Amino acid sequence: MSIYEFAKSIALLAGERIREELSQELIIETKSNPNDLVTNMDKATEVFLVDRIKETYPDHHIIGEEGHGKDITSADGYLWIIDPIDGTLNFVHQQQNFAISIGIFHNGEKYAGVIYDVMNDKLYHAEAGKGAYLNEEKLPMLKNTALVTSIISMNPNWLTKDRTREMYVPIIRTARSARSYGSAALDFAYVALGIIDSYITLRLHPWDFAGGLIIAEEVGAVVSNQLGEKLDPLHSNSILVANQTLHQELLADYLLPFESHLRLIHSGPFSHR
Ligand code: 2AM
Ligand code: CA
Ligand code: CA
Ligand code: CA
Repeated sequence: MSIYEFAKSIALLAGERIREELSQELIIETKSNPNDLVTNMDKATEVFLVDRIKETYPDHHIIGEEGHGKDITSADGYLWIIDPIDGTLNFVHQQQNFAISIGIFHNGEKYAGVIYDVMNDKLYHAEAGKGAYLNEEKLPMLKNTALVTSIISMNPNWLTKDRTREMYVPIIRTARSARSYGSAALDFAYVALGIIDSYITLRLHPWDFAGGLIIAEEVGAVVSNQLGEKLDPLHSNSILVANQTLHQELLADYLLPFESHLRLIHSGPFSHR
């Protein structure tokens, strides 16, 4: 079994475990603030995935949101970047609209991405250079769109904050409409699927975007930070993902006019995980 096939198989197994245990009562704790939640299921799923990877590939490196690999600073060898439950608030409040996200890099180069929409049993996956799939179906390359006919995914919180309102309100005003799904991994998957045209957010951690980056690029999406720069899978970053012409339009007409403001924001919290 290739590493790619193995990654898909453990995402499916981990998802099955979550579905089976959904009726059990959750232990919910807060992290950085009262709305930043983590459950025993987030932690148990990360342990399950890490244990499976370690027993099969003992020399691979693993970074996970819930604590694994905090000291990893190099992308040498095989590096797995895992979000056991992306969309924990959805998981707690809705028991749906959450995903398992896995991105795998080899010596810093993209290798494979897997996003498992657990409750809908939809597995988005891609091996670099070989196209992206939803379950067994190959996804078509993205069609280009203009902002006026595009649907943008953005967390509305960014429109309530003084330092970001000025940048993002014109985008939402011009777009055909906006959506917010509450799972960064699913946002990437939905761009790859072509059901939204862009996902824009000011701060994601590596585990939020590692899988999505690889899948979205396989259908021709452009993935960068909001200054148009390549994403570094070892660090947090801002995100602009869209089909090619929309990415260009958003960058040139809406984001780069705020370049110095964005550079200031990037010089702060993005330097660490
Ligand atoms: P999580 O559920 O794995 O924590 C919700 O808008 C999206 O943003 C989810 O993908 C969520 O991932 C992520 N997210 C939640 N809190 C965040 C934070 N403090 N910084 C960056 N991303 C966050
Ligand atoms: Ca979290
Ligand atoms: Ca996440
Ligand atoms: Ca998570």
